[in-house]
Amino acid sequence: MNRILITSALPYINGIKHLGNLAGSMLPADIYARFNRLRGRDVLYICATDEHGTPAELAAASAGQSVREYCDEQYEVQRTACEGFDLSFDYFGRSSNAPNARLTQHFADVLEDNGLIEERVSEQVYSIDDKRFLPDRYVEGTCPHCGYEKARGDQCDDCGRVLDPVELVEPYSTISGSKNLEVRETRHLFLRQSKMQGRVREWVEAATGWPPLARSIALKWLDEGLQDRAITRDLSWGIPVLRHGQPREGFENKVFYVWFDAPIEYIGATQERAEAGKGDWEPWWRTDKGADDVTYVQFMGKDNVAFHTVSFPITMLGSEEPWKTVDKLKAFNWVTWYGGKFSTSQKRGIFMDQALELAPSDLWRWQLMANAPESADAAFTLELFQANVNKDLADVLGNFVNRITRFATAKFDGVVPGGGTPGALEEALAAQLKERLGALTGYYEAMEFRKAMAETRAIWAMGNEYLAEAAPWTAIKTDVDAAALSVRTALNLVVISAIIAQPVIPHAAAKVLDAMGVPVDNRNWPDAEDAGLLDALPTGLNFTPPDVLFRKITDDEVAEWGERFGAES
Ligand code: B3M
Ligand code: ZN
Repeated sequence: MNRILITSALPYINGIKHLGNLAGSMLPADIYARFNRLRGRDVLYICATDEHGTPAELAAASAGQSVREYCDEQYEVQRTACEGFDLSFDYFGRSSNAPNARLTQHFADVLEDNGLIEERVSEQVYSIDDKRFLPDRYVEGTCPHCGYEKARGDQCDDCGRVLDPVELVEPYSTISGSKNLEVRETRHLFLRQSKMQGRVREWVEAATGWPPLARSIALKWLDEGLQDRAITRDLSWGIPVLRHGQPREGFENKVFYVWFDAPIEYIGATQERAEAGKGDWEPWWRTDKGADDVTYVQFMGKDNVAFHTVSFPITMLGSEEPWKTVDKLKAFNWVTWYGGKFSTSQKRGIFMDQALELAPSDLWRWQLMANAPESADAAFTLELFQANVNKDLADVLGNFVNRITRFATAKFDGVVPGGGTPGALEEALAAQLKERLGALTGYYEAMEFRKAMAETRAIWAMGNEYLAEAAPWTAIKTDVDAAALSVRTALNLVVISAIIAQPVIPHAAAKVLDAMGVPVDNRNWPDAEDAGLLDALPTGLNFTPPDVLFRKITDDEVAEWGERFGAES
């Protein structure tokens, strides 16, 4: 596993994402990328904005902007928020850029050459008042499966089913509200997914690296039987439908469906990066050009799994070209806002840009990953945020670092002291550390984020426990060597605590490592088997206590934010 390609689901361009979106795709992908970089692996983490489809058109219309203008602006907004959260993309592209259009048209061509795409007459909802077809989210109505009254044409947000607009009961136009609709015939390109059923099942069954959530969703879809699906839409914003580079007759006013082109943008963004002179794309994506030894890992929310385990693989496998397909797929459940939905319109929940105005990114990152929605949905509440940040970060890690570095500065002049011989206490500490580090590394490799965070916290806690037992403040009165030994041991533990904190709280970790004078080259992920864990810092090294690492979240803040963001108490 020396080259790792990581992608996280592409955030839609229509508006800034909330904390739940972040927790279920980009944040864990970032943490996994950072972990792997620290392990010395060659990592490429790719993300992009997903800019096509009806959500973009609708949002632009309501903002009174052209879609292009709207997307340009929102791309910057999202990029800035991602930077604020320290998401360490190697490239953050845009699905509306040229490489994606070229690739999408290419895939459509080869799929058609291979008999997997055909033109069919299909029935679409047409609005007589709006004088246009209403694809996807341009129409809403009652879900035929669960009865939810505000189901969108493409998907029901309540039961999660993928829908066809013509299935909606009592449909209405989201442009005008008109119910004066009829079903009309129009031509579309269909991807013949049914022909790929066997091939995809074989591929899914061979995929051993998928955690259970992803695998079960994929198999459920296969069991239900793959349906052929339209991959074009009656829209103007999107990738033009061409055939071998020429306009396709009858498709002049149509574009590819957003879910057809969006995953292709993973490759497209890697090409954008290549065009920006940041490295070749083929060694990551073409198995005939070196990508056969890449491990490809995808991160996403559970609603995106079907598109990544069935639709996108059909595009890649059906091309009969040597594309790199996903090896491991990590899917997440939802983070809820006090058990309910985040909602911009109802002012419920905290969105990425707002979060950064309230508290530093490290605090959110910690909270969201320590409570990652892995085996079930996880409720975000401000009360829990406060409790965890104050306890885990401020009391456990912050307090440990603060206490020992200040004591060592006062009693040993800010120098890592020599003297003393490790005894039973230190041996037990080393053994425990070795075991915990092994476990932590294992959890990260398995992408079990909650467990990785719990283990991280447990290693931080070892520092306070060790200090309580070794009690250098007492020892120093009678035995300076014994005190020196405990101080040195604890300072080493500070460094290890910061090194393992790097993936999740990069700012605080860097602050500690800078203060401790640890060179950047020495910040790599520690090897649990390496016996030297507790003598990493050279005796005589100068350090300075870092400033307060974490401020506590106050009750007043919880109350005020609760009011502002619609918390339920
Ligand atoms: N844009 C859907 C979403 O935000 C989406 C993912 C695309 S991944 C290729 O849920
Ligand atoms: Zn439904």
